[in-house]
Amino acid sequence: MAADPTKRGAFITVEGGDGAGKTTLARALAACLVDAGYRVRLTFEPGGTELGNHLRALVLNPDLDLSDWEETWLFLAARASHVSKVIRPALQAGEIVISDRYADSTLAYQGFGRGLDIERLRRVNDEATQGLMPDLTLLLDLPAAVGLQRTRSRTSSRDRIGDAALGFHEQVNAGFRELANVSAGRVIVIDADRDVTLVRAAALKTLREWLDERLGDELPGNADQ
Ligand code: T5A
Repeated sequence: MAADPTKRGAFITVEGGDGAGKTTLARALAACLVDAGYRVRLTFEPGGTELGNHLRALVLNPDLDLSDWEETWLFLAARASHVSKVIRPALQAGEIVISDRYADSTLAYQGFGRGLDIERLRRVNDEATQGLMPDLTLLLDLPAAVGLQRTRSRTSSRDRIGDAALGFHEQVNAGFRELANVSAGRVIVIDADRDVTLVRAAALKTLREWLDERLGDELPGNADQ
């Protein structure tokens, strides 16, 4: 049964380490929701607005020397713009927003990866987002070496964070798992170390159950997708 597209919006994020399959999954979830009759806004960080895209180019530029806090403020400025110009307006219009990365990425990369103070990062995240947290976060869990191999085999272009050492990315992944533990009601961990069709099926099952429970809607059965 097609969903009523006028139903209130919801905010879903897809998180995980580099190359975990977030973009692939976010697109598949958006397509499934659109097929089910929802109005969907698929977006991403860093980026999603004109300012965010400029800041993305800056913060990922491997030739730019940034301190860890300078890096953090650039991600937060991009997020503030993303929330005020894209996410909040879409939610207010009743859309389902799917964001490929959001605030948890700052805690995992700048907190657990760079070693910045987590509680301070939570506070500045809160300022940048004006307290807007996702309703549901799907965390793709994949060994860092596998994710980096996926991204590095796809492109030879360098980026400041993707090029960091394996140990950094392993700390980031451990951080994401820790965040999932402390926010178990919001963050659902999905094993991403398997065929893309199985990852998608697991995520769709989670999303279907969540929609059923939270919004009183059901996606059409696609257990084999
Ligand atoms: N960052 C970001 C911070 O440090 N702090 C922050 O606050 C924020 C918001 C850019 C960088 O910024 C950092 C994190 C990043 O280092 P990004 O553009 O999201 O952020 O960077 P990546 O995570 O590197 O994005 P990628 O597009 O490279 O990775 P995805 O989206 O996780 O993976 P995806 O879907 O593009 O897939 C990668 C490859 O793997 C294949 C795909 O076809 C593709 O070729 N693939 C699979 N292969 C096998 N099995 C599967 N299950 C697969 N799923 C996908």
